[in-house]
Amino acid sequence: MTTLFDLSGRTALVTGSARGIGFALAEGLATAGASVILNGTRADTVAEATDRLESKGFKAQGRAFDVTDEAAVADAFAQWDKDGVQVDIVINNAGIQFRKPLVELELADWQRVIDTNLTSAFIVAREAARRMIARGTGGKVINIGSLTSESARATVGAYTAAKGGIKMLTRAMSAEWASSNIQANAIGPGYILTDMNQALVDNAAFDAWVKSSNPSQRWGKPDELVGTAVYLSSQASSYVNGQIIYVDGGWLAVL
Ligand code: GCO
Repeated sequence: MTTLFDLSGRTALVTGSARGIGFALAEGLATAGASVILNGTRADTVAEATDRLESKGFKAQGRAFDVTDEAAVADAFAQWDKDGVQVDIVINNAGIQFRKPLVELELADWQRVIDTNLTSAFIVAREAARRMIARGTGGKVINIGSLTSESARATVGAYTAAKGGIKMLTRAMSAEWASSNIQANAIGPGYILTDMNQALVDNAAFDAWVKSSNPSQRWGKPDELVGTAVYLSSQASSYVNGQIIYVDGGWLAVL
């Protein structure tokens, strides 16, 4: 059997992983052998999600912190240093959506969306990369983009700006970190069935639009992002840098 995709002995931090895409990715990486660190802002939901993985026999630990809070992120990494936990893989997944036309959007809401979806990836990956570089072990950074890394849609302007930023931040990370054997790449999920998108799923016109504009004619499931995440976390992608891989059922292909 190939060991190319084996993540045994690796530790992966997945931000925003108490549910949705983040939880599916954490479980997927654990299935490939990684020990995973779950994260979210709420200690109770992080603990529940950690229990769910541990009860399936996976190696998991949880830590609640706000990925937009520089000091809280630094504290988490400092604690892992003390505990001898080395983060080899970071998936910057934490994200929020806020739908409002740009002319009605308050600056505070713009800022909140940019901080959570873009700035957090910089804050978390910076802590991880500093340690990967110092250890000389290399590592993996996977940022979660979106179809809006590529194409805009009305009412999600701040999110679109943040996800476009994720694509270029991923390239910036590659420019600086590839020589330290850190591969930074991104995944651009298409329309996926998650809590964040429930309002869109429940909107009959939007649901019909998603199905008709996508050659797969359906929404994606969080599990369908796992293969790409394992690939980008593993030795199999050792010379892949700065890419964003769209897992969208073909949506962008026919745009
Ligand atoms: C939206 C959705 C987004 C998309 C996703 C597509 O409002 O457009 O909330 O979350 O589903 O980012 O890649």
